[in-house]
Amino acid sequence: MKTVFSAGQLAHDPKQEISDGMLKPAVEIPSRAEMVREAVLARRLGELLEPDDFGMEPLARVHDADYLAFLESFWTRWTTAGRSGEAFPFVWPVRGLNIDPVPDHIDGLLGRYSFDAGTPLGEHTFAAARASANSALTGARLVAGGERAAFALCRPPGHHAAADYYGGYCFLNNAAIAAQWLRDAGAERVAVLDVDYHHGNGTQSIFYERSDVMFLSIHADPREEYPYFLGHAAETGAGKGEGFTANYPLELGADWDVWSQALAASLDRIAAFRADTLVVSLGLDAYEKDPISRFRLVHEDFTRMGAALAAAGLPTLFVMEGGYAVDALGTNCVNVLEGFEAV
Ligand code: OKP
Ligand code: ZN
Repeated sequence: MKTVFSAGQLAHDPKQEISDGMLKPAVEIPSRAEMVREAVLARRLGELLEPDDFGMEPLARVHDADYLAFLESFWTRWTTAGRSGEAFPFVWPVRGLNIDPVPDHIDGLLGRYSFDAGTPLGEHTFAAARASANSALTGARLVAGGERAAFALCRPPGHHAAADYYGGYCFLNNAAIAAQWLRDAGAERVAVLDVDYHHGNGTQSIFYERSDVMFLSIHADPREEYPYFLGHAAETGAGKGEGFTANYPLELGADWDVWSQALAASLDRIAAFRADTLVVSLGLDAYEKDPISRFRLVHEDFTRMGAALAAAGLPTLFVMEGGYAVDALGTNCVNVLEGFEAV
């Protein structure tokens, strides 16, 4: 299987984040991607390709124009305001507050276009996020062109980013951008299966009212885990999208026994949907030793996961999401991809 990755994705290099209400060392760091890249090469998964630049248009199919303009202009506005280093939002337009008119001040804009304070935004963030989205798009093009599968080594990740806000270390929703591109390239029904430990709230909200892209997610119960405000089993889609979202929230501590049942249920739903293309939001943070997560998958479970995904028999694009046990990330990620290829 081919892997798509650009060194440009490393330019987003945050030093600190706000986590659990405290300032801590950032965990979504460039070495994550470098470790996976090394494992892909060491285990000879396949060719490593640079992404092509798809420009702004495929991003604008998923994200609002004013949100993209905000990301583009952020650094100029931030430095013009006399600020430096990494930016964090601290005020949001929640219940009863107005999102219109959009504020002029950078602190208002940061709150308008984000949903958490845990996601550092810096000088090179947008460039790196664009490179990451281009890796997803290049992978999508490989799959549309007839490859059985492709691996987009995306980082920064994407699944928490919605049409008009960032958060959860995510700025551009790589999986959603790829899924939309696949639709535009002729796929009729795309399933996005999110196996990251955290619910993919951004992807869900982007496709919530659509019946052409099904979103399914296996994740820690939002009653107990980030992102807290989306990802319950009762969320099944709305309007034309009713029945085209499926959530499998699991208790903290879930192991392969529990996790694999949700996977089997998801794959049944994907088969009933008669998806013609599968996009996997491939988080590796369900791993037992992930420093910020509390599931209990072991190395071999990731191989099993890949094999189960292959059994769906669909052209498959893997888009990397989270996973913070940096030393184990390459092993777990390539285990999924090799497990897939072995079937
Ligand atoms: C991004 B991805 C909870 C801290 C939560 C944000 C987590 C973002 C995860 N103790 N911090 O889905 O891996
Ligand atoms: Zn995650």
